[in-house]
Amino acid sequence: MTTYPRNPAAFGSAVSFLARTVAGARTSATVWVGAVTLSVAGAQVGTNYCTPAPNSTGATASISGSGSASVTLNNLTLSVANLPQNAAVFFLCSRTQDFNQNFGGSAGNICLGAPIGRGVGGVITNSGATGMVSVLADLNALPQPSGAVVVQAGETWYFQCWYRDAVAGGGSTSNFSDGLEVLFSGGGGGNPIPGMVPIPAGTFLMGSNAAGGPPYLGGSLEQPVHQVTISYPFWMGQHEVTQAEYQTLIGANPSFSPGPSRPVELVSWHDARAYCAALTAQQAANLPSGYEYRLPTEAEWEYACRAGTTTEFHYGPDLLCNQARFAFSYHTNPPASCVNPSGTAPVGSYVPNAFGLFDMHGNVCEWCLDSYAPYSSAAVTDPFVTGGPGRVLRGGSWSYASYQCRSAYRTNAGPGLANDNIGFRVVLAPVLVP
Ligand SMILES: [Ca+2]
Repeated sequence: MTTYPRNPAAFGSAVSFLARTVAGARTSATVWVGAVTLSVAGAQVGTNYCTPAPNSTGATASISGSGSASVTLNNLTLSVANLPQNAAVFFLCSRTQDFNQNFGGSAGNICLGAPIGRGVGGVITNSGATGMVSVLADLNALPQPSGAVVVQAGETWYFQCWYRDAVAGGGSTSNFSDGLEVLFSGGGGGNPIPGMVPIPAGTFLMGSNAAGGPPYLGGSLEQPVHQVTISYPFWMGQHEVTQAEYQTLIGANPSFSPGPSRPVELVSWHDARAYCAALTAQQAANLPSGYEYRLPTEAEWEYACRAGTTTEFHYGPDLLCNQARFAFSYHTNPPASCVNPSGTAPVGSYVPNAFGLFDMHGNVCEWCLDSYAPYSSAAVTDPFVTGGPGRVLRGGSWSYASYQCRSAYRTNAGPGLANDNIGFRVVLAPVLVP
């Protein structure tokens, strides 16, 4: 982590994340942004936050920031200097500033404007010596759909530190740092096309130990369960690729179940890869460095499907007929066919998972980039299998039973197969060559 010298001027911290500052009276910090999520606590704390004043150290607390322009380290570290010991600290943020707010009787100071978010990085305490405390606000590592705010490229945000000076006056004496202006820029980083959901890096248990009998009909293909780390953030299409999208980019629609908002099917693995290549070419000027549009790896797919869950479905232990487009549920009593029109449903017809991904269970099976291979027990990072004859298919389809739609269920087919229950979705992720 790089920290920068404090700057005594409010909103004047001389920080540049891309060796770039914004012209004007105040310099600013610039952070690369693709589609980051800034975690903001639900409660707003009011508008009267301004007027940094000297605290018991004799100095004014000063906020600064550092960050990275890399897509794999898309973060913002906020630091504040000159804090008294034992100060409890909140970092506040806002899209606006208000020069006219009053606090403590002083007018004309730079403040955060409403609404103000509280809790970037959570509350931390300067339990050490008087001086610097900092918090890493990894904007990509905090996918909290409830209360989260998506930062858009080109937006300017303002950050300020609020703290209590226990030395000076006990817990009720509050004070503020100066402010930091941060421009979240798309410069050099690129941005995903609409409909791509940010997926943070992380570790999960891949596979399933579900027993062989109903309702799960688990099997050895899903075992052994093993630890997998995805070391980079990426984006995944919230929907399976639709027929409208395929028609627009490729100029054809091979689907058996016609409808512009239904997923494209009757596409081979080769067709799916050609779509991804065309999308990458179309978006060439807008790609994060080292990233491309491609099919997900099998590990990326299961990690994204689970979205932190460990149950057989991202919904929980059961899959009911009103939760996905599939054909037969083992989770009704007695097990029964689902009453659906033939074929696929329009994408997004059912509840998404915690990442905001729709139809990870059912609708169309989804091609993955990997060749199929048995699992091993070793923990692995960024697994990607090449060379085998079959390509992995995940998620089950409109014609499958519930057990075949489980998060860990695997099947595969030759890359030339086109079938009316097979489609795909894309990821924007590091380049891989199958
Ligand atoms: Ca699906």
